[in-house]
Amino acid sequence: MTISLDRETGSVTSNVTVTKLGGRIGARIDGVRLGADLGDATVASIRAALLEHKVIFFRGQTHLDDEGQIAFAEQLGQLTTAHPTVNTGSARVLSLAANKGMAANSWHTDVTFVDRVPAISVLRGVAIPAYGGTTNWANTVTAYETLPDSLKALVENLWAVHTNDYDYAATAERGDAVNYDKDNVFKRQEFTRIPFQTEHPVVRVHPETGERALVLGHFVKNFVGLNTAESHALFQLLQNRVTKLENTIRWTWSQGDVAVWDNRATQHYAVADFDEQYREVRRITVAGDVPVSIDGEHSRVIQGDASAFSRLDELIS
Ligand SMILES: O=C(O)CCC(=O)C(=O)O
Ligand SMILES: [Fe+2]
Repeated sequence: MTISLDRETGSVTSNVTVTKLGGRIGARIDGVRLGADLGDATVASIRAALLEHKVIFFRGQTHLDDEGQIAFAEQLGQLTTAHPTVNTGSARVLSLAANKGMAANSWHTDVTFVDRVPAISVLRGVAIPAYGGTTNWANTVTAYETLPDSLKALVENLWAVHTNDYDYAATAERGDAVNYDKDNVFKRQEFTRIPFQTEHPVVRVHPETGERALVLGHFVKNFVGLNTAESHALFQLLQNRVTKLENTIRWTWSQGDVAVWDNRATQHYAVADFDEQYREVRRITVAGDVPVSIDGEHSRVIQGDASAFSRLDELIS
């Protein structure tokens, strides 16, 4: 389905088209040159498409530099710093560069180890290998909605502990190799420099859409009240629901492409199949609020202060 939105914004006419790419997740947006001052109507169209499709793709934004990417992202909300622990050399830009494997080749939602989980991530393809290095996203709302009633009942009262010092070896056993060698994006030591632990409800209510979404991904350490073996088994069962191929979309990057995802309603996985080629993507992150359970309870900080990463009192949306 293609929806054509022709809108007048003062003297500027925007011609934004949204093309759905998958049954459950993903759309491509054409007719927008990303940057500062897009105008209220265009920003509203982008936001509506994002909330509906969970991840949206803009092709050929080769004019964008870091400043332009930041200026675009700022129109979606208050920005976070680049990362809670990794020093990127930039206040806002998280550069992920790799020529052998990478830390993101495991299903995750960004930065769930803090209480204020980012709302939106904006990722720009800077150096794209000739083959491999695609990124996949999964819809965590449809993953919840398609659970049988028995599993819905199970997860609705379940909470999980998320940490940046999660069990990397166990993650590898789950089939997602995460090797923190010298060629990888981040060193584990830096990633875990400040220990964070947060308890999130496994089902959160989306603050903008009211939809229910599963909050899982590779930062989960265990479920509250369950031992390691039980947590592992249940995690696997639920993650398999999230990452079922029908519940995902895969993007083959070209340089200058921009992907924007709703981090409150998705997980993602970057595929480390580009051999020794250089690959670089850069992320700008839009701040989010603290997840709320179906019962109206907020996530609970166990360890770590994330106020330097994003300020809850400055949230726009
Ligand atoms: O490298 C990618 O395609 C995605 C990296 C990632 O996980 C992120 O930007 O949050
Ligand atoms: Fe990520």
